[in-house]
Amino acid sequence: MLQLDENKTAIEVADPDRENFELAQEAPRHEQARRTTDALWLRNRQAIAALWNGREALVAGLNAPQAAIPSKYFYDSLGSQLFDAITRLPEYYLTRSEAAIFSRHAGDIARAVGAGRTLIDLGAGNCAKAASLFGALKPAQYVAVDVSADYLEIALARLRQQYPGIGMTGLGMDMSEGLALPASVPDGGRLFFYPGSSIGNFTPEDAAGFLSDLRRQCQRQGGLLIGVDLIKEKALLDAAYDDALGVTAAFNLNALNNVNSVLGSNFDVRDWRHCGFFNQTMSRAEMHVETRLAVDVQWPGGARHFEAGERIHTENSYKYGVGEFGELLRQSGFRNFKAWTDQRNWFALFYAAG
Ligand code: AVJ
Repeated sequence: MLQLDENKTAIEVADPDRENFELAQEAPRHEQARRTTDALWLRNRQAIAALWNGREALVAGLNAPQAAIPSKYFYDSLGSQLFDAITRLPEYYLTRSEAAIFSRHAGDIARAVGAGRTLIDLGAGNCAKAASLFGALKPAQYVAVDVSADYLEIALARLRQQYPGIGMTGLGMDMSEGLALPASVPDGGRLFFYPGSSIGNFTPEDAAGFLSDLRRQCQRQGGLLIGVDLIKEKALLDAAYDDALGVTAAFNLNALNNVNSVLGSNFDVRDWRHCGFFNQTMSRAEMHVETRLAVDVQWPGGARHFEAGERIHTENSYKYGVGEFGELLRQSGFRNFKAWTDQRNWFALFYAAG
């Protein structure tokens, strides 16, 4: 899960020397501390870079004729908890369908993947999904990648005790800035793990670019285990992105609060309503926030007027056919792949070998 860290506003105002000073105070005393400090350093460096890129991209999105907010702004700490709640909603079948595939095909998946790999978890969050596969996949090493390095280290500390035989590393990095793995991650036997249909947030073109990047990082015996949500009846998808309890609405609208804290803007969430639906023509679920009345939104250095009923596009979540996604993998340079689905054929898990 991509997660923006809450103290990014502190990074925004801090000068680089003060950042260094704060890092220096966490002087490494042993290996574990060094890893944590590396991760923190990387996290801070990238957070600073991402903040500047991010701020510009955010303002450009707000000013665009069709306004947009990048989907990563969902995931402040409240947003991440709301997403967790979404995964437990009756309408949001994705997480349960993927879990059903893992339990239904555990043996097959483990055989296809093979033991002793370096499992690289892209968007690890609390690491729970990957940890549930340790028993079946028997990785030699676990590398958890997430924007929130602090959160990661807490989860990894627990896992290290539970699985002393698996080497574990946490990397705090924003994958939307590219996927540069440090030299400490072995280049053979990599198993990239990208579950949950997060690939759906990329346009198919950008997905092909991202998959090609991963393919290039899969040298000797490398592979990719990836979850993909499949095209299905519109009513099911509409409900999954606009649930009865309004949790998805809260998740979507919370992006405005997060933007307020990042940018210093003055969105009033009460002025906006949630829109979530499946766009069949584009084969994607879309989320927007729509203003209930004409509003003026200001932030330091800028402002925008929105007419009543005007929308800000907050997310695309592309849906694929099994054959279609297989083709995307092939175009990205993966030579062979296997796919497993749940009994209803709603979700697919692909293993693509480099
Ligand atoms: C985490 C990107 C896979 O697209 O289904 C959940 C995010 N958006 N409800 C998805 C999300 C609305 C989710 N991904």
